[in-house]
Amino acid sequence: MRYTSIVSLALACCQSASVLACGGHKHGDREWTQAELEELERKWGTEFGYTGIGSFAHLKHAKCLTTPSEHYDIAIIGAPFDTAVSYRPGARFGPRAIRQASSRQTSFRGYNQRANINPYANWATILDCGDIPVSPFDNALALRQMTEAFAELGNRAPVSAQHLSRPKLITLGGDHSLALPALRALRDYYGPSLRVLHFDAHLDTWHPDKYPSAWPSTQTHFNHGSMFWLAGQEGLVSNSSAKPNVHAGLRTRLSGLDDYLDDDAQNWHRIVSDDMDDMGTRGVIDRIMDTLGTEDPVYLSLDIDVLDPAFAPGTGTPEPGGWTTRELIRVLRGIEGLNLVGADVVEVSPAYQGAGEETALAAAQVVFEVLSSMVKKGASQKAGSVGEEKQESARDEL
Ligand SMILES: [Mn+2]
Repeated sequence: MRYTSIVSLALACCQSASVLACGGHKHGDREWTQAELEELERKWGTEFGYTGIGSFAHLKHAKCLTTPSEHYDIAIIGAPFDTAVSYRPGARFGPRAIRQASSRQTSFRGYNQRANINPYANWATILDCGDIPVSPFDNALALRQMTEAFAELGNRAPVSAQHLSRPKLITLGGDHSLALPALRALRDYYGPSLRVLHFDAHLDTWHPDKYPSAWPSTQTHFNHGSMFWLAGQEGLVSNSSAKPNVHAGLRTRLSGLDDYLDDDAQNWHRIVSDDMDDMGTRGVIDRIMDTLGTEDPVYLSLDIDVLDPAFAPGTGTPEPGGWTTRELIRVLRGIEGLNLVGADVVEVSPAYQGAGEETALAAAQVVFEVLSSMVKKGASQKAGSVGEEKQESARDEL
């Protein structure tokens, strides 16, 4: 990329200035040797935390949706969509804020000492694929756009076929409704064997009618508190009581206790925020791992409001009494054995965060921990292993 820019700059010079002014320097009209290119890289290839155009963690950036030739093992993709929220809007600015807050993540100092791995300098090709240009005017269209984008990006051949059979996506949100198109895009591949690990203050399995609904409208069903209800209705997630999905960090007010009965009926296991006091991080980790195991494909959906507003005020529906950032990171490290096939970090709404950008920093750290887990798991996983066989059988059923 860098060399291309230099060459095109030189070409632009020759086009705009006189031939004489440009001639003689021979910057743009000769072949560069590999050694010369390496020397340029050595001299100018460095990026400090505060330099560069702002891709996630200074990763190579490509508009993957318009460049089918781009391949990757893990893609960071922004979904700047926030018109399905019930309270504060603003999460459309989340992807940019998370990228900005990831500035101090670099490949040269990316070693995650908790995970004992540098996800940016390992087997995986990780790309920042930019944003999906989601309509802010038409939610039905937005849902279609996100579904098609996730399907397109997820079905591309990976770079490291020896480690995975399809690439993994980590979505920067955006409001939480984007989990529905993300799960729809995984349906053909995993079918109902897919399980969800959901970090959130809120259930998000609410029947759409639990919102004020005197004016019936199917369109209102697509909102950031009902997407897991819709996913259940559409058979996108596990509905076997032997293989429940998991909520972690719950603490919101309810319509009534029947919200929990509805949640039970949708095959969810609940870990509430207060469980952290009673069980500690170790207990929470054990409960998640005992429930989800290390083989079933798991989609991780993390609403940043799982954190207490003291740590993450920049979010759409803050709820006091949440976990600390340190506790969340500890839990994320403890569950690295999960077979994560995709993830999102959502509801980052920078207009409500402090000048220290603590909310977006926490979200960027979550992405780092998820990347570390995916790369670490993939290092020991071969395509065609147990988790992959499950994918084959899910495909056969369809
Ligand atoms: Mn929430």
